[in-house]
Amino acid sequence: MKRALTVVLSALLSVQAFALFSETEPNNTRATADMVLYNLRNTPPYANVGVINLTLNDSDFFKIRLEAGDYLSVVVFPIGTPYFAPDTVIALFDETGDTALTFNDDAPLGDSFGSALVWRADVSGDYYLAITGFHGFVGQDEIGYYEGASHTQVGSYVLTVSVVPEPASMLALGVGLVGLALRRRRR
Ligand SMILES: [Ca+2]
Ligand SMILES: [Ca+2]
Repeated sequence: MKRALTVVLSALLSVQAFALFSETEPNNTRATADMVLYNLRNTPPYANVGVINLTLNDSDFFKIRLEAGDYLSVVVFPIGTPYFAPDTVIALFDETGDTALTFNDDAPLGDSFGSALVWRADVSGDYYLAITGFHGFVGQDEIGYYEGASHTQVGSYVLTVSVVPEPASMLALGVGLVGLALRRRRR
């Protein structure tokens, strides 16, 4: 039992050790994409938070490894002016495509100019998360909107990213932890 508690405590401590990230510029293209989130799927608790600065004409690319069956969730929350500035657009590209697999301008929840997307990978491979400032509605699904962007959206945003491998097995682990806690209480 003591050993199990040690494992749980270590897991909780690793949450603090790995949850915060920052970006490294330049990261304005796929070729220079930030690698800080690349191994997220192998790093419990499978979720990271960064406070990122968007500057004039800036785009922020993050390279992410997804295996088939992984669940990716991303939220961009503008905090320059909470909810509204910078006005962001986000897209997800695979390794070769110049057209986004999915993209979003204004996340529908909470009347925000921030952005959000979810994606379940069918194919294992490297992917690119691209975030830039809003500069028109045309071409938001094309790589050219993000690489070489020209925009005036400046300010900070909170970027929350999670990659969950095999959610079914994580559910089983969660049930196991609850069972462990109940057994302990009964003693
Ligand atoms: Ca950048
Ligand atoms: Ca937006």
